[in-house]
Amino acid sequence: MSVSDTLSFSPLQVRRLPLSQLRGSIDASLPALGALAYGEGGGADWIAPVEATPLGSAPAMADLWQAGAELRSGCAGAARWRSDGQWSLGMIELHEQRQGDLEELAYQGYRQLFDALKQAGTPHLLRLWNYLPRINEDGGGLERYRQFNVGRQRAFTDAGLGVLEGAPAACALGVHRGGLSIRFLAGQRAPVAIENPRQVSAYRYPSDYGPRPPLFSRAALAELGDDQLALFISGTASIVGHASVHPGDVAEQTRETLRNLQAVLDAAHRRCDARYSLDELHLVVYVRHPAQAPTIRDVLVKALGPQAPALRHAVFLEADICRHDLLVEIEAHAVASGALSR
Ligand code: 3EB
Repeated sequence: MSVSDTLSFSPLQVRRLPLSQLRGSIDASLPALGALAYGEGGGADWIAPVEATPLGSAPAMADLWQAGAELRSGCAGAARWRSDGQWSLGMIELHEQRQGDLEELAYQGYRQLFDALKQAGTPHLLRLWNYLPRINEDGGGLERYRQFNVGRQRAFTDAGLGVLEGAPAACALGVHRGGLSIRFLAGQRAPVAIENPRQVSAYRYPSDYGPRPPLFSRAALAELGDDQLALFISGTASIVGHASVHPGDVAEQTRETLRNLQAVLDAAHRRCDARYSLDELHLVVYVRHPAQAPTIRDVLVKALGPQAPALRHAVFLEADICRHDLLVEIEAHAVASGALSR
């Protein structure tokens, strides 16, 4: 039986819209599971700000997630969640008591996050968004991103989650405001993890990149109900094999990132009959140096076409990438008709 055959099943929906229209779009028949607001706080407890400055002239945007009408909410420690029983969206923000305990903070954050998933009754992570202050700084002998990876892996292991196959789609960016902020989307069923054949799986990165590897898959496919299939693409950068390529060349890094995104789409297409296209994805483009945003946009326009829906909806944000030699990272999601291959 497919999930869409279940009468009580509520399909998950996602829409990208200007932040100013967010509250007006909610009605009682379809309340908000939550929203990610890019660049600003939203002023409501179900709107999670992504504390990064939007680049370019577009208005601040948000991704609004909606599901069933009967919402419950709760909190586990600092983790807050809202759920319709099928899907949940949650957020957590933690502040360091003292410099250098980001490993412990990541560990505590993820423990609380896993508690929240239990409370909500949605055990399977579909997508994680990680935002870390001062991501590339030294945390006392270890780069802070690497500290984060150590704490994250400890919490995954404690939760009994395999640290290899089946990790959720994710991103991890450096932000200049706020504390350690994690946003999470979860559901009743494990998604299908997708890897990129051009890249070593992140959870198999050699220890050159830190004592514990990052835990994420390159993408995740999830059935949303009503014959809709979501593709969540993790933060994608100019990495081939496990190495960063094109140091110092933001245009070429952007082209390499597009090659990786296309490779992820091709890999996803081998696992489902839905069809996704690069020029129709909902993109978030993270830019290390704001002055390079126009160059990145030019490469995207040349590759996707000036009329590409992806470019009309794309969000550009100032953020630090988790490796100091990376200048750009792109994450994406898309929903299309279709089903997983059986
Ligand atoms: C990379 O491919 C770039 O630590 O959760 C991308 C997506 C990256 C997720 C994470 C890191 C993460 O390794 C960095």
